[in-house]
Amino acid sequence: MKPQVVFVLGGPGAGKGTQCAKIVENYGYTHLSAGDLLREERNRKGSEAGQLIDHYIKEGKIVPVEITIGLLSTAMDKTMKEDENKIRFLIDGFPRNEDNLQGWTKVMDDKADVKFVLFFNCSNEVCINRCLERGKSSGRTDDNKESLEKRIQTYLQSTRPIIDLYEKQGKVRMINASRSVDEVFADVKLIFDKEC
Ligand code: UP5
Ligand code: MG
Repeated sequence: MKPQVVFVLGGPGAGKGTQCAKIVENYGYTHLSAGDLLREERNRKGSEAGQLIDHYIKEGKIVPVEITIGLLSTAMDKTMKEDENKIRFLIDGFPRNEDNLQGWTKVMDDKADVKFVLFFNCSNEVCINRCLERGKSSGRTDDNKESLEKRIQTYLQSTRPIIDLYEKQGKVRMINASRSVDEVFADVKLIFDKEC
């Protein structure tokens, strides 16, 4: 059986990571955050891509797909090697642009099934406020006003069109993510109870 993938998309701070953690608890998925994997690679001693990743993240730009897809596919393989029953994945924060989508299609299309796209829709204002609040303690190099403006621009210009593309294929499950964590998760549950 091929790995079953749910892409999780939405603006910066929309709550992708928060909701993924709750889905893992309730539905036995493995959560892979592309952003977390990139930050891990950036921090890894001797990483060839470390500096490049660091620069892209601060600038709110999207890292070339060869790097991201390598990290995602290695993490998926590792998970399934450790436990062959673990074939359900939440891929959080990917694909974010045309380059990401092409990379996925080229490398993963035959290897994994994309079941649907979970889209956390949130106003830019709420997104920015959540990240600025988190920035007081997160240590993330992109939780500041300058980086956030760029992250929002990248999201609107590059990621929204990818969500629209999946929407045309009837694959998007949209959730109003501006509400409380529990209210949002109640809607997430409705979707997962139906789909899985
Ligand atoms: N919070 C969450 N839900 C809340 C709610 N309902 N009500 C009130 N507060 C809520 O949440 C953000 C903050 O809000 C937290 O403090 C949380 O407690 C609170 P979180 O769940 O972390 O939101 P999330 O959507 O995961 O936000 P994140 O900042 O991770 O989103 P981004 O998409 O910006 O970040 P990501 O880590 O995915 O990517 C970072 C960068 O990596 C990108 O900008 C890009 O440069 C690079 N990247 C790539 O290049 N390629 C990729 O494929 C992926 C990333
Ligand atoms: Mg996140």
